[in-house]
Amino acid sequence: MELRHDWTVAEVSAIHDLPITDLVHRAQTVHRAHHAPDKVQLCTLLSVKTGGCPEDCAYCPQSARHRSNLTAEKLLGLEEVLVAAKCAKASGASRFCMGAAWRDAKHGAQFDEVLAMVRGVRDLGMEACATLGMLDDEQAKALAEAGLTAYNHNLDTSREFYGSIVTTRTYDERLLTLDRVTKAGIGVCCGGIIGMGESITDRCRMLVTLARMTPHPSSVPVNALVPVEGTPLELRPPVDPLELVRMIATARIVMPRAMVRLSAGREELSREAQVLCFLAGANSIFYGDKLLTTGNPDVEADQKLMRDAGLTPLRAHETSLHEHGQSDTHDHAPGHAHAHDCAE
Ligand code: SAM
Ligand code: DTB
Ligand code: SF4
Repeated sequence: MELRHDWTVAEVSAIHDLPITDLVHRAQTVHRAHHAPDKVQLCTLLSVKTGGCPEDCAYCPQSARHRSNLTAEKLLGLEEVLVAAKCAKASGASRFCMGAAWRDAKHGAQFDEVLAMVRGVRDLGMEACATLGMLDDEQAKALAEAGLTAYNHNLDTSREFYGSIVTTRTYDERLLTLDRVTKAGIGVCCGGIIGMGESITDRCRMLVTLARMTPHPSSVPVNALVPVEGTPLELRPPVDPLELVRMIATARIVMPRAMVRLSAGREELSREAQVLCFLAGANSIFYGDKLLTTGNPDVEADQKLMRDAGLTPLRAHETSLHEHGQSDTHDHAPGHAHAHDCAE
């Protein structure tokens, strides 16, 4: 099956609005041509620099412009981050994603510290992802040299709706950082959020922007809004799980090789809704009791879900090879975490 980069909004909307039985069947067909149907990538998040962000993203509890109950913290130390990564590995995660509430990645000592975190995570044999805000070319190159597998930088929504959600940066600035990441040879992790008040057309427009990229993003996180008290979107009604299924299936069909990640909002989903998302082509989840600052299902509940559904975790070197330009097979240093180091 050839990969297309010329999708139109009309075509993508027509797919999105198919009867759900047809939509899921089509997504399954594409999924099985490119991925093992019983494997799920487990990706653990850690907020390495929490809160105090100068941007005004309406969904985000970490913006200093909103009144969420979050205390801003300094960058975590290398040791603390690597202990968390080892614990994530010990509980079955193959990928570790570090998030910083920055408008743009810092220069100097703080950036060097982040590079050391990336190297440390890679040395555990895990995939490393980071989300640090905007990057310049030099920073992208340094992250690539440190072995970063992918950089997360979401478009969040359509260009048309973007201004209703963020006013402190432009859609084009987002795209520029994504270009720099691609040029540096790092995988692009880019997706969005549903449930912010956008239309179905906005969702399809965002998918078209992603699916017109060359190459397609290696990962596409699909988040359902987690409405956080004190943010402008705190009163948004919950996302209908079937809308999440449609978004995931459409992403799978238009970006066949991408890891499609069922991301924020899983706490509100039943086990059956999550299984429907897997049937629709999701093959990755955030795994661990916390996302960045909000909750996520317990590790035990996720392990039981995987067992009951007969799904098994994808190992780091099993992730679709196209995700990483760099050598990705140095699984030589198993991360031995002592049980007492790992949070209950
Ligand atoms: N500051 C960096 C940036 O904006 O790229 C990185 C961190 S930011 C928290 C990463 C992504 O998390 C956002 O782009 C957004 O898609 C998602 N996100 C943040 N808050 C969310 C929420 N309340 N519900 C769902 N997704 C959320
Ligand atoms: C993504 O698309 N979702 C993750 C990850 N990339 C960095 C973050 C979700 C954050 C949800 C709100 C929070 O926990 O602060
Ligand atoms: Fe800052 Fe990122 Fe949150 Fe926007 S999404 S307020 S840039 S941490």
